[in-house]
Amino acid sequence: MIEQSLVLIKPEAVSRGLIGEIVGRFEARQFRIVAMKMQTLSRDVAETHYGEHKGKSFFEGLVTYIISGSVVALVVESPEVVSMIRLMVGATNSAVALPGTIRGDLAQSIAENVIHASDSPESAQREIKLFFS
Ligand code: 3AN
Repeated sequence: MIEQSLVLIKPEAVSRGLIGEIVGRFEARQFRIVAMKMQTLSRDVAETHYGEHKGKSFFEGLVTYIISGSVVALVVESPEVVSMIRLMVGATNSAVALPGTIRGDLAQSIAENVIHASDSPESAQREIKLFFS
């Protein structure tokens, strides 16, 4: 079934010049990029996006980090794209992300881990509305 996923290329990946590397991996996989926007998130949007982590020790740092610079939001479309992109992204903690995954190849920490990708088709639709409204 055709699905969409919301992807965020996080601030340190944008400042390290990794936009092309990351988008290129999706294009090489023949996913369709149907929207792409560079933006600096407001605190409100960041807190809504990471709402499930409110109350956790890393929440404040996470929000401060994600609004600290430009991010690139993408809508990527393909059959089964949500689970395929999650596999390409790799584990949250870059220390255990497998080589060959985006985080396993490019990320240096758990907090600054290069990329966000939707964890379900339902989250994707909610996140696409949040970042492209
Ligand atoms: P994922 O992005 O792999 O789906 P989530 O949804 O569990 O991971 O966490 C959202 C974001 O919160 C992560 N991408 C990471 O930036 C940050 N994060 C998660 N766990 C930690 C942690 N233990 N310490 C610092 N930051 C964390």
